[in-house]
Amino acid sequence: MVKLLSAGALVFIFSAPVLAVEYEDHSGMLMDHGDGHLMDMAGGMVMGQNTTTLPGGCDSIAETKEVTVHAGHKYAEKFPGRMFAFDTQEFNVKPCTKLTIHFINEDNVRHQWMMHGLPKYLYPKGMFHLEVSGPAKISGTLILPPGDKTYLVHCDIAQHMEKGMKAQLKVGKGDGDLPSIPGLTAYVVPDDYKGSLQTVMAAVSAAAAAAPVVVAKTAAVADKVAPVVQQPKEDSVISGVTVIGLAIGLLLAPFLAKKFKGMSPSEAVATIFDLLRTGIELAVKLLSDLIKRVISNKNKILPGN
Ligand SMILES: [Cu+2]
Repeated sequence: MVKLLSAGALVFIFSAPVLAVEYEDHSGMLMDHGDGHLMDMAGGMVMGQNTTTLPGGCDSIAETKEVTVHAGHKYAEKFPGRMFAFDTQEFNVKPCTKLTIHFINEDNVRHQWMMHGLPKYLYPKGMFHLEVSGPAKISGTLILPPGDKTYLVHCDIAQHMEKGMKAQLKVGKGDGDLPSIPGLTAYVVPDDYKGSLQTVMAAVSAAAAAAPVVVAKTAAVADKVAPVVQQPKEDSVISGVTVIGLAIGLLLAPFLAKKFKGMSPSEAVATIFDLLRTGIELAVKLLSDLIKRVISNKNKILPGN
């Protein structure tokens, strides 16, 4: 019993620090490499840090502000089709604000809070950038320029922005909105589900109903079918076959129309089956001829022993 109790106490003592800190805090671990570039051995990074130099046009620091940003998969759950997100999609600050971002990455992958479009004389490549493999926290500070401008904030890890980790930071009133920000602005490239098989089939039956005007309709149908051809491969195979079938059908339509003229529906069906049977018989005959020829060739080549 005493053993059990002491084991329990040990577990409690060792789990206490784990319970207290859910993520690794990189503040104080960073080494200053100059030019606002700070790094640590655990993969935390700050670039474009500026705590002292005023951007041109700022007489003084207008305001000192601290913002905590969370990043992770769970913040994308409310945005259909998105995979990653920040917990905030728009930041608003006054011109000449000294802004400290506390970036908390809650995923077990690497994320960034990367800002673009800053003056290049002050921020290398016009960027301010926090980056860390999570779960972890990292903090950095910059001083924003004057003027109304909207800045892009995103995670630049491949596909993370496209999957939703995108936001905007407006200094002053900003100068417009950026596209494809989850929950805020429309997608630049919206998903298109219009070119379905049903659309194609509707176009086909419409064309079949107006068979005599074949040539004009073929062009119209081709237009309708074209977007479907650009669909992913599996779909394009179907639509490719559909297009070929449609073309053959439209070419044959006048012939068949002539052949079936004056026939009752049952006679027409009988004729179709007759044609099919003739076709199949011909195919079987060709195939058997081919097989026979291959076998006889083999017999000639192989020595008869
Ligand atoms: Cu990311």
